Amino acid sequence: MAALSACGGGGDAGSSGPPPPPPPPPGPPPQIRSFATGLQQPWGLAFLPDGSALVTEKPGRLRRVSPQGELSAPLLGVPSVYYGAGTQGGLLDVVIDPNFSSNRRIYLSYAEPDQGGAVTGIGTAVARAVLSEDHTQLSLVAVIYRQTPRFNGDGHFGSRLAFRADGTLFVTLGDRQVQTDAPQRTDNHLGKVVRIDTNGGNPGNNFSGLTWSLGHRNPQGAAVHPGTGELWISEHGPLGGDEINRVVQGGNYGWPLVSYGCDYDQTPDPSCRIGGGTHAPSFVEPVHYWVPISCAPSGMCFYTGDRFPEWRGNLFVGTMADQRSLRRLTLSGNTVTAEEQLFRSLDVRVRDIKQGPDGWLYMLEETNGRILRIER
Ligand SMILES: [Ca+2]
Repeated sequence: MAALSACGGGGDAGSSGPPPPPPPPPGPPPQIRSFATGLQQPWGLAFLPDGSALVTEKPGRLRRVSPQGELSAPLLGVPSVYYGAGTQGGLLDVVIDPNFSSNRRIYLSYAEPDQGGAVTGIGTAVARAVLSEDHTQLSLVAVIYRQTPRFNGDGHFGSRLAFRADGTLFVTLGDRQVQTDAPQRTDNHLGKVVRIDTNGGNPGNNFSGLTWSLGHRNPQGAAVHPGTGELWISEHGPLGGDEINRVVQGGNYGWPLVSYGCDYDQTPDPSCRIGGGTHAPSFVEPVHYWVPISCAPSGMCFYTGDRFPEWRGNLFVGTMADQRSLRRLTLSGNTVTAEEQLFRSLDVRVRDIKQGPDGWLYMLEETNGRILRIER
């Protein structure tokens, strides 16, 4: 687990404890450097133990980024994905196995096209594969999880992946814009977080079957808290009401019965909040939410490095709308106490944020197809 930072999707529950109080800023202010260019709609980023990284491109390509920022040719063996102009589908997240150094396994989430037979329609899927020693291809590719039900539709695939400290894998799943109460029921996987083992099986200690939590709308960010080992996610609301949630076993997060957002045909205002807005007592209250305008939160990570001691323990969240930028949330326990917008002047859609093994932060921005490194 040592190679995985909290921002790399791995957990390290119990060993690090609460972060120490931040010392004064030690040096020059953070700045942005263009680290890699030439990507098309990058979506997910995962560092490998050798300091290189894997990056997904939504149209269906997986590339390796060298520690110097050079992009490889697309890797061979990536599963076919459902993708088209304007769709939210495509090749989405990537994580590496906690035991990658010995098994070289990686996991991809994606919108899987109609497979015919018993696997008709489009749906979020997770594939496991082995990365070749020369980083050029995948082998032993196996689909280990498929969201059900599947149907044609371009939206709300969710699809972030995050390993828990026990070696099980969280998969965030959107509601596929179903417009029914399906996210509230356990007979389907729409609007859920599921928790699976690395074969796609039930590891036990879930809420119901593979379901860990319910009542989600479209969670496109996920990170395991380095101190508590709990899963945190970001979630797109309707018109306003985007959320950060601390996802506990069996938690019901309210969608579509309750939201701080409003329906799309309304003028955002507290009076039109779905179900009145307040989640409690029936549902789990979000840790943080954005009103009246959605910021479209994406990938996120908890910072645990040494390069920015003043940021240690902070939660970073990319955003793709409304003053799109990188958001830095200061926490006290499980409570957000402050929010700062970073690099607002860049005006780019930030799709993912990860801490590198060198302690710098790496940001995927899809407006210009770059990986930006936050350094000082
Ligand atoms: Ca909610």
